[in-house]
Amino acid sequence: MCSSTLTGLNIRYGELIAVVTISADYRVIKKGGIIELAHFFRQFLYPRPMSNLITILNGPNLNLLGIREPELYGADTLSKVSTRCEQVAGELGLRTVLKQTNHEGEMIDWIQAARDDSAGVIINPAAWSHTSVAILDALNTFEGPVIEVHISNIHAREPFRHHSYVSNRANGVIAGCGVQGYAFAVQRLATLLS
Ligand code: CA2
Repeated sequence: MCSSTLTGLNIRYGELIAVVTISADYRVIKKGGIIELAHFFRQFLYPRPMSNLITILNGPNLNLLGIREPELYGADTLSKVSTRCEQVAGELGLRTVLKQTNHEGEMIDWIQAARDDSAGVIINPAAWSHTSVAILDALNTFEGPVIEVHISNIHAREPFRHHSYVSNRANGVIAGCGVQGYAFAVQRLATLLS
């Protein structure tokens, strides 16, 4: 590898180490190399404190929870679910933030944001469970545990609800336990994070 070709590029850590080892142009490498290596080793010297935040994400139409179709999804609102999760999490030394969106891109942005501030993710992707490779791809970039929640038992419903793309990534799946499934998911994350 020629160092002059690499000068000015955004060199990633792995590439930089390879360049330092094999390059002949010592001056150029040293300039960029020391800065990048210091940045690389800083994560070991000053590791970021482990977050105790759990992000709870909800997909399309779940804003209607407790307002429409109570026979299928129960009478509790998302606000009530949020309060219950905060309570359960607090007893386990964790914090929660609950969000809902009807927009797939916004959901993907929130999953990506969770990479920076959350130890774990709980997600009810709603209808996107059965359709969205994009949400699966986003979840695959999140390093912590992920629990998928469905209020209803998707396996006892129409065949198109039996498959979930998100389950391919989830560390656990809870379905058919009503909104209590969210509290179960918080408890499971506490176990996985301990
Ligand atoms: O059982 C679940 O939690 C679901 O994720 C709910 C989704 C459905 O598409 C999934 O197959 C299973 C539907 C969410 C719609 O939420 C509503 C809530 C109240 C009233 C109307 C819709």
